[in-house]
Amino acid sequence: MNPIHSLDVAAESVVLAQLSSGPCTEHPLFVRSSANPVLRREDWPYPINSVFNAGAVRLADGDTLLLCRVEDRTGMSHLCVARSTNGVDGWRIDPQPTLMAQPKEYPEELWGIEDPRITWVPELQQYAIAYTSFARGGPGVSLALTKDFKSFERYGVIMQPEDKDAALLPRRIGGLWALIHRPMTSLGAHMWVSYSPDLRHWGGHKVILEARRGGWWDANKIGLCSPPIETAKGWLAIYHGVRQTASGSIDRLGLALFDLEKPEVCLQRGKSWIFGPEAPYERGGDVKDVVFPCGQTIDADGDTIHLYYGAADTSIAMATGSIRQLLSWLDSNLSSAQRPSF
Ligand code: BMA
Repeated sequence: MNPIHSLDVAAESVVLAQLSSGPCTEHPLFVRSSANPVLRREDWPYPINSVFNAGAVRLADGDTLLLCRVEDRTGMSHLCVARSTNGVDGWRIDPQPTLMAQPKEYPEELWGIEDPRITWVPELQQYAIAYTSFARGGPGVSLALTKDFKSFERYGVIMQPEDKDAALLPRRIGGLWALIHRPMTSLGAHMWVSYSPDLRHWGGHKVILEARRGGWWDANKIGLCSPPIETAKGWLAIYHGVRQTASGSIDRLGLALFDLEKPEVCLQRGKSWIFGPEAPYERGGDVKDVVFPCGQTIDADGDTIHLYYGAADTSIAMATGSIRQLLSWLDSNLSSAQRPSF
């Protein structure tokens, strides 16, 4: 038996013991808002099917802005802004779609645009939005910049299909911009980082986190959720793992930490998931058993994190946690399998 595997087996029994004593349910790392779901289709000023998977930022005036994926009644998605003073209720929703697919100019958007991740980029004094553009070739990654969420500068496709689950890191690393994304390759559905001098030309592609295999909660398919958070210990990433079961799949969330100056180096990976579909609005909907965060806001204390997630591809929910606690949970729930466990 290889040493990595035997370490995992030993650690696994500890995790099982912890799980049976219930730390995930008794002391959850993320606590759901009692107002959940915070945004539903009934809230929308125009007819839609569903609203989910929103990018999130805290604006300079303190408002929370969500750039929501809205699926209309053709089945295709566009993006729409909702603003709130407290990030929970009193949402002011743009009366019309904020960012629509433009398939004439951008054929890669033929079947809509989805799942935005927003990064404030101090050097550019703009927000960078990495989103999924969907067309005949499958999902790809597109990029747009904005100052105000009213006008947008589109960069078009920056990662060709099949690719999704992308977010830009907020600063250059070694002089280059860095994008985390999830291409589908013959190697599988793993997370990668790529680098660019100008946000248009990308290279230096490297796998940063592999989906595990077999019985793992994150077997076969993983992807970045909200944009990674810069902490003193590294880039803290919340990622989703998709577990196939006899009655469909379950999307859950896990944690990984990457080197600040070399994000392709995974420093820590959590062993178990930290958040999964449990509430009725997560368990049932257009796609059952899905929690899918594309954004978060962080309070002025630098610690309190509000995670905004699509619930069952139907509504938007919010849960609150502490970055310090996420990091200390990682310390004590480490997988020895930062490297692939197969
Ligand atoms: C992923 C993406 C998300 C979606 C999730 C669950 O692959 O397509 O947009 O929320 O599946 O259906």
